[in-house]
Amino acid sequence: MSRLILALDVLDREKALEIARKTAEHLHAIKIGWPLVMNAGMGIVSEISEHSRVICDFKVADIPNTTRLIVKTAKKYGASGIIVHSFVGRDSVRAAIEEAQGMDVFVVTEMSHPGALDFMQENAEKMVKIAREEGARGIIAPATRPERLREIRKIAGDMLILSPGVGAQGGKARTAIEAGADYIIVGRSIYNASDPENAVLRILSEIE
Ligand code: OMP
Repeated sequence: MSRLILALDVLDREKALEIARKTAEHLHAIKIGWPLVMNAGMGIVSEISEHSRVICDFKVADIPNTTRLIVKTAKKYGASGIIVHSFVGRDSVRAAIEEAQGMDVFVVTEMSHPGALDFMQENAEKMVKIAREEGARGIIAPATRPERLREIRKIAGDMLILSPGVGAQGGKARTAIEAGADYIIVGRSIYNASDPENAVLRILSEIE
């Protein structure tokens, strides 16, 4: 079982498909967000779903009704999971989970970048609690702050923790797993490598 999720934040459809084809067998999932969808269209979600589970990273932050419409559309294109924000409140998280029905919902808590200290960190525990109480499949928590990851793990119950920030943002794969992440999310260190498949194998050997 792979514990690695590739953040496929490339802008070119062909490049995205090529990297997906070469790496999918070693991955748990491929995460696709705005950079790729805005350039390649939503069809890319269906195309990459043929090679891998696809998590749509749309960081949905809206009222419940709009949230439902976005979740429903991601599902229509074959996504296996979707990422939503929780700072907008419990009702929006609940709407995402109700609409997802069979698709996994992952809730953002404290983000991995320095700006997360401005607002998110002080509310992270509350966000984890909302995600758990509403029945989210998992949460997103920072590999850049293993000590925070450890705290979040303690209150996450049986939710999965997906942890970005490994590589380009300075976090370490092994440290994140040891701090309680179930999966690590890696983008640039893989898709910018001259040999992305080799980069994937290197990261996997670090965490096995
Ligand atoms: P790299 O920094 O290139 O490895 O990419 C990290 C990926 O994880 C990007 O797609 C980010 O948008 C995403 N991400 C974070 O970096 N930090 C977070 O706190 C949350 C996410 C996310 O939700 O995936």
